[in-house]
Amino acid sequence: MSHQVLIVMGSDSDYPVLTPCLDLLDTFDIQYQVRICSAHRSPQMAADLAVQAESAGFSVIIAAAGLAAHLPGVLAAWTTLPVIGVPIESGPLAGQDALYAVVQMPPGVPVATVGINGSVNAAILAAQIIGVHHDDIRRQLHQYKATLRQSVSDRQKKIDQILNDRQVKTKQSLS
Ligand code: RP5
Repeated sequence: MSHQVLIVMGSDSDYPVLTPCLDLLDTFDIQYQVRICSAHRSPQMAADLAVQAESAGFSVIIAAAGLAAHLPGVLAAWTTLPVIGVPIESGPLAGQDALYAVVQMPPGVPVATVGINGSVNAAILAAQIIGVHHDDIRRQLHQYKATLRQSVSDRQKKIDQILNDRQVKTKQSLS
């Protein structure tokens, strides 16, 4: 299989939000293919992409869209693959419109929704889904969790230092 994750974005204007997702998939050595497709501007292509995704060898679909973001839901309607929806911040409602459109799917057609512009979480969730059947990906996810733990302990050291400096300054000003 040459590609495992199908990434669909409603417009090329969504691309900057998706780059951290691509970076993370690269880090996890997960293959992906990126397609621009709109539920409203190219509805037939959206249906075709979703219908063919499984036989094309994809395990997960990540779909990102802004405004009236029907793309993830439309793809989910046409496939049994898990679809992760990324609401994109765009337009006067700043992504809240997209969030509601993506998350409020009717019973029977779920879309796993991440936060507005949450493309990093979309990549991690995709890796977790693929990792169920791939030990190497699961190992990388364990490593990723270890980096998260390390970053918390680094932040604790930083704040300890700031608090210590503050105490010293307060004592000096009182003496
Ligand atoms: C949505 O409309 C796209 O996903 C994008 O977030 C938004 C604006 O699209 P463009 O007008 O920039 O192509 O369909």
